[in-house]
Amino acid sequence: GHRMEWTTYHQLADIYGYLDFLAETYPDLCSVQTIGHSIEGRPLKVLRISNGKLNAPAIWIDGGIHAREWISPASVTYIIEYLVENSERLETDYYILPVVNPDGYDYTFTVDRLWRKNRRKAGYAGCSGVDLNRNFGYKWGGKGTSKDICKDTYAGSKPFSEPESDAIRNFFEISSANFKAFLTFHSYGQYILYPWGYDNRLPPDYVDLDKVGREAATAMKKAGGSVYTVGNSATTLYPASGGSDDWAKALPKLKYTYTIELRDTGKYGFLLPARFIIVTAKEALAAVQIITEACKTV
Ligand code: 0X9
Ligand code: ZN
Repeated sequence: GHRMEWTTYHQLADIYGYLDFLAETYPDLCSVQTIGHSIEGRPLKVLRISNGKLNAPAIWIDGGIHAREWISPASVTYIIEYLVENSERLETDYYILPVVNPDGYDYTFTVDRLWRKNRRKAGYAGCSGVDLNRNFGYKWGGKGTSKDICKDTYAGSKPFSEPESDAIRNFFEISSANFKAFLTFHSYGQYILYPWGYDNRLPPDYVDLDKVGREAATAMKKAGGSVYTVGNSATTLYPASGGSDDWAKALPKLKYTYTIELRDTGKYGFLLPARFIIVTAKEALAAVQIITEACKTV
């Protein structure tokens, strides 16, 4: 394993090398668990950061479910670095999967910078890939999804048909962690989105999600200067079903579920230059800190 810096975007092997470095260097704080494998056989590596406090609230953070959204894994690894370097007063356990879609991520470095989906092969040439953020099992196959494997929002053949989404489901089924929040980082648009995403409806506790979301937006502005729009996913952005966020919100006791769309608002879009990594990641970290505090009083 090895250290990391945030002046360029890193390939998958670098990100995995960094997770392994942390587990080697801080064995009392960090451990790496492979929760499954991608469709092309790459490991799905989750970093657990915990100082072993009993019954601590737990937060799930992921990135890179969409291959081309490079600022997401970059920001998530920056958050990891901060949490590890400031672990003295850590009262929360974090489970962090920086790259949900490692095959797609690799493909954006080698073949097609704007690839979104995973790398499932179609039965014929030309099209491939499932949108992993349409493949989760809550309200699967509804609005904002496609049955056509050639489309960027192809939901897959059935709920959790993909090893990447299935590994996350399985991890939550067997984990004994006390999950209170589920944060999934995307780009772009600068939004803090809460459920539901499948349709124009609100969960019963949406007032709490909205309030904490607005607190997070304020902290993000202070941290890096960007304005983040807070709201219900389906109304603020568009309806799209089978997302990981809706599935997580439907789990018992998991309250604070957000999709955070990082920088920018369209000038560079998915091609955000690397000089914006650190400032964007500082904004992302500010959101994590606000949500961490909120979880302590659930
Ligand atoms: O469409 C998506 O999956 C997300 N936007 S992105 O541009 N990064 O692809 C938004 C997902 C919001 N959540 C749900 N609709 N469930
Ligand atoms: Zn995305």
